[in-house]
Amino acid sequence: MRREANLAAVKPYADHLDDGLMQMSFTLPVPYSLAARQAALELVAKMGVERAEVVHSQRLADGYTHFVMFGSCRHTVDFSVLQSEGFDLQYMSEEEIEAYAAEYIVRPVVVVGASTGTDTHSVGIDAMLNLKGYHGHHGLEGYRSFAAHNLGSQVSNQALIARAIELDADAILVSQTVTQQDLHIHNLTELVEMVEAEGKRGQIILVCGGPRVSNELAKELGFDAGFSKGTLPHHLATFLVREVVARRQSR
Ligand code: B12
Repeated sequence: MRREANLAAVKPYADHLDDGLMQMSFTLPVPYSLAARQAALELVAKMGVERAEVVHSQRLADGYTHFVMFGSCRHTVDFSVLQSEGFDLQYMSEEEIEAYAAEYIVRPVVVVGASTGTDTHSVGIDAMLNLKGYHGHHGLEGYRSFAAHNLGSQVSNQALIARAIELDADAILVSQTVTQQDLHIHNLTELVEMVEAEGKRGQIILVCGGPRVSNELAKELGFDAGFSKGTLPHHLATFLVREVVARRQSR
């Protein structure tokens, strides 16, 4: 008979429930050696991994060793609490979004998006906005309820904001992929400051996304929401139509 997981004390699963088995990889800034291997084992033991093994280790460059580790995690998390803390947001489907927008918004929601600063990665913002979309889901260009403007990549915050003001946009969408030297933090912070300086922060919904962006980080930087890996266009669209309606109701 299938055992039910204890949602108050969840840990990784591989062979059987609660075995805690997991795999992880990282690089240590030490030369490829037996000492490096021991350092990796001691490090994962400190993380609470029991019966750890080095599955793979490899010299990356002078003074750097990459590891793949395997072992059993001793820690658990209480998933039952998380379910009751607002993490159970249900995304609407494309059809539901169209119907919701037709009933409560009526006019198209205007969005302007770009990958900003020196960041040349455009795949993320294209996935959200272009008709072709992502993983079989239309981007916002394919929705009747949105008027989507994709400015592409390497767009300055100034140009993005100017276009949003010109179009009287409901939302500015920013994609950031390069995070070296916290470049994304700098770009995102600057955008918020510039929108505030234009006196438009109350009117324009600010959304950012990227592989190392989280909703928490986005909010910390002054955005209304942040989306990370695995986002589908209808996740973003659900947030936007609900936010437009919520703002209208609170006016
Ligand atoms: C393709 C690619 C490129 C292409 C980009 C082509 C293009 N037109 O975009 C090219 C070859 C040009 C390129 C260049 C560079 N790249 Co590159 N690139 C990649 C690669 C292989 C894939 C990125 C990608 O397309 N992912 C697929 C998309 C769909 O995923 P995503 O961006 O995460 O988007 C999803 C979510 O994050 C979210 N999302 C993203 N944006 C937004 C926005 C909003 C509003 C919302 C709601 C959601 C959202 O939704 C999307 C769908 O789910 C990654 C490595 C990898 N495997 O991830 C490296 C990677 C991103 N590149 C990297 C680097 C370093 C560079 C260069 C700096 C390299 C160099 N030294 O020249 C240059 C960039 C120069 C510059 N000025 O920016 C690093 C970034 C490291 C870091 N964290 O800073 C990576 C991680 C590679 C690595 N491991 O080192 N790259």
